[in-house]
Amino acid sequence: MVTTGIVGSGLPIGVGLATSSDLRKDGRVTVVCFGDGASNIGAFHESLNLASLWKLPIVFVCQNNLYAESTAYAHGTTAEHIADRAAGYGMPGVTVNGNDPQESLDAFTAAVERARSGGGPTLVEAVTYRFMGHYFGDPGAYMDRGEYDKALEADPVPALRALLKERGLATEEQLLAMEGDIAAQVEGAVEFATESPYPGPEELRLDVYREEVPA
Ligand SMILES: Cc1ncc(C[n+]2csc(CCOP(=O)(O)OP(=O)(O)O)c2C)c(N)n1
Ligand SMILES: [Mg+2]
Repeated sequence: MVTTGIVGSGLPIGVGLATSSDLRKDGRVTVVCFGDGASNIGAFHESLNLASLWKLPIVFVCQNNLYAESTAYAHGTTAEHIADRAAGYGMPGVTVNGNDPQESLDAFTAAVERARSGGGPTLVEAVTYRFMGHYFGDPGAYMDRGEYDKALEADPVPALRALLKERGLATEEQLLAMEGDIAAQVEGAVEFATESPYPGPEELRLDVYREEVPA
């Protein structure tokens, strides 16, 4: 629904959305994604606690790409697995190979079903690797080259592409058409954003309170 530049800020927003679903009984499940670095932010811990206490329909998905800006995982995080932290909040925590679509799908399906049936939240940690620098032009001098090259060999995108073709689920032409379609959608969205006027002050408090308050 939303994102902000504040690391970890999506979690409490997700808890708010899940609370809304819980109150309205609309059958929706909120999925909130964040990084390994975000799991060291206070909002992560507050969100997991409240979501578990209220048995909210939410799935916490941590993409553990082993780097937070220029800090390697082991230099910033005490837990061996981020999923281990779920135990402290009385919810299941599962670590999956985030580069494996089937393993990831199985974990997400179980977590969504649990949330939808009133069982409460799950923390899913999908382990992967960061192939790009933190910003464009980041030379990534803090990353071990050997580790990087090895991780690149396990790049899930070409692997999934090969798997889809091998199983006869998609042809190269279909995949190329899909890529072209996605690129066009992204370009269209960028164009729409750059050509749109800036929002006015009247939008400042939109969707903040139940009753709109004029700015
Ligand atoms: C509260 C806050 N602190 C610091 C930053 C600066 N910052 C931007 S991205 C980032 C690292 C985030 O790491 P991670 O959660 O692992 O996400 P990834 O970049 O790997 O997707 C930091 C520290 C920020 N945006 N917000
Ligand atoms: Mg990270």
